[in-house]
Amino acid sequence: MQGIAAEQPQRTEVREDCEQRMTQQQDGAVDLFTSSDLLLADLHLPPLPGDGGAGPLNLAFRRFCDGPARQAQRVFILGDLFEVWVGDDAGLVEHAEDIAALRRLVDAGVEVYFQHGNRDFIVGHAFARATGLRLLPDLAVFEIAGVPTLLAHGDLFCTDDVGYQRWRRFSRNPLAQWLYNRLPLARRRRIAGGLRQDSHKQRKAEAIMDVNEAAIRQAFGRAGVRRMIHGHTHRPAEHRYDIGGVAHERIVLADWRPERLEYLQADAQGLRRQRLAAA
Ligand SMILES: [Mn+2]
Repeated sequence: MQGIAAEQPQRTEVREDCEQRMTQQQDGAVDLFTSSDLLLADLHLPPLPGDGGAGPLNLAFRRFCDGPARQAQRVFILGDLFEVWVGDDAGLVEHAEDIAALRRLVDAGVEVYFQHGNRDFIVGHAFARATGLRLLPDLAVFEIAGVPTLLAHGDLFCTDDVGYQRWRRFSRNPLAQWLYNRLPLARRRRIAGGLRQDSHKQRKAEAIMDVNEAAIRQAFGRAGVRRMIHGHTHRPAEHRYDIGGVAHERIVLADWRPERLEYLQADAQGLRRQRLAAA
């Protein structure tokens, strides 16, 4: 309820901002409806016991929420915010401080959106209520820097990993999730731990899977867009495609490391990679 009180003055500010922009627009200075957005993915924040301790990535994320994110109108977290998520019940406790930082950001009037990653695919509505952010479907189109843009975590495009895609379909099944959420916490942790070990073993054997180019072209076609932004592969890059004579663009977000706390800023000037200053 605190959130509603905090949101109202923000709406007025946004309106004033738009009016101001309209005035500027008449001078041809500013693109009218381009908002300032920040996009990030693959922070892989580790869960920590509720003793007030925190790792460098957790602390960096809180600095991000209390710092540069406050200047944005929208923040898009494209999955794998958390290294592991065994359920909202445990996650809300283990990540209480990370969640409080998100809540402060939302209460300050910033719209925050979240897509599920392959690590935190079980994030649910209790997390959304606690933070005030909005859960997005796996594929979502938003106008980013004035361009309709497909947003995704990215694991859906790694279709060469047939075993993973099979697991993905099963694990995203609402009935499977309903059953999992009813298991005792210790059992859920064992299952999650086993899955992570499997994926580590697999990665050593096959090297990290990248996206499948046919899946990318198909996703562009289905979404009807010429730009997409995703994470997951930990291979930050800008890829350009010529599809039927039309230029398309795929931007891969960087995963977070203590020495590279990177996010994408999108506004009237376009897109650029930014780094959070070290503490
Ligand atoms: Mn991922």
